[in-house]
Amino acid sequence: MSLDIFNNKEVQDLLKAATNLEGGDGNPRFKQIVNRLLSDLFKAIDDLDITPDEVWAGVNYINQLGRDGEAALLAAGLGLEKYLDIRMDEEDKRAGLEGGTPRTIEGPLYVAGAPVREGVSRIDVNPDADAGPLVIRGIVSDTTGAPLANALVECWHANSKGFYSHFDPTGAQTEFNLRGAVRTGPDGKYEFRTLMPVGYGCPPQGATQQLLDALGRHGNRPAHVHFFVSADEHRKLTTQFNIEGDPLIWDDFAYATREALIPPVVDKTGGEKLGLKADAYKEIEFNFVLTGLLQGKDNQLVNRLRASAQA
Ligand code: MBD
Ligand code: FE
Repeated sequence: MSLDIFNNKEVQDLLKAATNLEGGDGNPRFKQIVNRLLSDLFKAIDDLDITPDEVWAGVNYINQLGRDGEAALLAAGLGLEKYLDIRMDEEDKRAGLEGGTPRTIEGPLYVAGAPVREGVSRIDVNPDADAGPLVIRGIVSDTTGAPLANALVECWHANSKGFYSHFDPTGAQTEFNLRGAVRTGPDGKYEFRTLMPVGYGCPPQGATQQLLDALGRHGNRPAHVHFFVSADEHRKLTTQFNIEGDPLIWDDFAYATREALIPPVVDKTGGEKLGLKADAYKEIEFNFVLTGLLQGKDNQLVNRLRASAQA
């Protein structure tokens, strides 16, 4: 039973005071957003009779989430990052921007600074006995199909344990293992020689998994490979593909799977000639189509805190 006090003058005055809504100082946009979010929280407490115990459990949870460094992981798991994609998709639709490779979420595990190679990069640096060789290759083009020279394709993915270098709790990987960047030539081609990834799982003792447990959800992703693709006069694409056949493909805790992002995995031989660790290998051909700028601007560039390292 709600006490229905949200609209009382005392509460509304408190919200205005707490966010300095009527004062001249502070950042107007920031004040507007904090006022709205705080108001929605106050209203939810009133509507749902959220108890003091529940409020303090939530406050303490935020502290734990920060201690674990998992706020961006939780944002992916709660669909917040997917929601931003849904909004950008709708913006594109309304602007008539069509024909590009679909975007999907970046996730929290990119590391800036991978060495840039011309055309081809071998990115498996550390041995991984449980992972077979994988070649990922394709062409970067514009929406007319013309290859884009000088495009930069960045790639990052997990090892056979589902761990990413730089964030690997086992210490098994050096900086930039399974992370790379390739500059396309006039043919628009890129190629990564690497190892087959396995799906990621949230740290079992972390705050994200704790919340997912309470929701009755798992914290796993199907095997996938992330990409940033950029080229002059085009919008930077953030996307991933999934490894076909993974049982979690349509049960991703971060909601990143899209129909057009599940390329076929093809069995090949001749890996020894390519310098791969075995002659039999898997190949995934995946082409990227970049869309043009919108009124001269890349409206899908996202600024967020990202890790970086020196190769
Ligand atoms: C990942 O590898 C990832 O891609 C996302 C979105 C969240 C956690 C781990
Ligand atoms: Fe990932």
